[in-house]
Amino acid sequence: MIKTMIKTKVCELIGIEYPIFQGGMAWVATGELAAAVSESGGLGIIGSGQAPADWLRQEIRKVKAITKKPYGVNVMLMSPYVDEVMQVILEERVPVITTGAGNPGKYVPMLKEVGTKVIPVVASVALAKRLEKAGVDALIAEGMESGGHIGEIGTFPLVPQVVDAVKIPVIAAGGIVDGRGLVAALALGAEGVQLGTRFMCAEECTISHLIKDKIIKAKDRATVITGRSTGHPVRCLDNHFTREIDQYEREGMPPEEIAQLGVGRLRLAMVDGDIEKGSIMAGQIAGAVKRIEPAARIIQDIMQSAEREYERLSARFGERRV
Ligand code: TUI
Repeated sequence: MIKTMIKTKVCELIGIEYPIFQGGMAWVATGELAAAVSESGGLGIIGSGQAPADWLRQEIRKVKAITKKPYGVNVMLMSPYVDEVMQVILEERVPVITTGAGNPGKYVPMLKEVGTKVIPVVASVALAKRLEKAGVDALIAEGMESGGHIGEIGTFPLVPQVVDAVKIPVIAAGGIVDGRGLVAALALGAEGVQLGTRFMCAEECTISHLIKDKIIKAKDRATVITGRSTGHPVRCLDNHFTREIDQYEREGMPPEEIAQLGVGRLRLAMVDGDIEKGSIMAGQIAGAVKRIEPAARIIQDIMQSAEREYERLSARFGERRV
């Protein structure tokens, strides 16, 4: 374990050592990955995506068997199984949930009743304010640098605007890969960070090695946004699938048909390793992910490099008198 001075309100709120969340990515963030991250002092989060409730219960049990530390579940609010998934979360007394792709307001009272902390992902100030009123514990402000379903605002403009609009802690997400990103997020007023893409390349992440290789080979301009016409834009690594969708959109294919083309593609990429026909959701920071390594080392590296960057900044600017 490393000694760190970077402890935040989020560490206290949920009882974790380091203010680092692992994004709850569908078909990627299984119990194995979440347990490894939590056991290493961050917050591991199971991505329930559109999986049925039974699958989630099994992944929660895996986490509980590996670690006694806090963990989370991400609920994708567009899932057809969202009500059953919430029921499992209540029954299993999950310590933290994050939500994506919608407004979780109506679920807040029942989750609070059993002591589950609720930390929704927001991509706008308006939803952030509404959810603070609904009683959520913290917020994840996710910029459009992220992989998967995204909003329209970048992390740098979004985070300080959300921080200024609410009193609850804010976690920054989108485009963060190392200690520089953590220090920058703290400078913007965030109390922690969430990383997805880098954790896809954790050893404990069960996705196909072909996807991990593709992320490691990715450069700065490797991602594209597809599906704008459907109202649900998605950032993925550029491949045959994204170029096909692009062409159909340009030809004016109806949005429902475009959306239909995406069904099953995330699983095809992550589980089956089809790097051309699958949808490889990943963030713009993919170009900075360099190696496959254990989750514990990712967390150590982020914390150590954050301390180093903070020292460097203090040495440069800390002594100055005005
Ligand atoms: O949810 C994510 N990332 C995701 S979900 C996903 S599965 C999916 N695939 C295709 C289409 C839609 C979903 C893949 N990646 N991140 C969190 C996130 N939430 N990003 C943006 C939002 C968001 C957007 C609009 C949250 C709320 C919102 O408005 C809801 C409202 O009612 O105002």
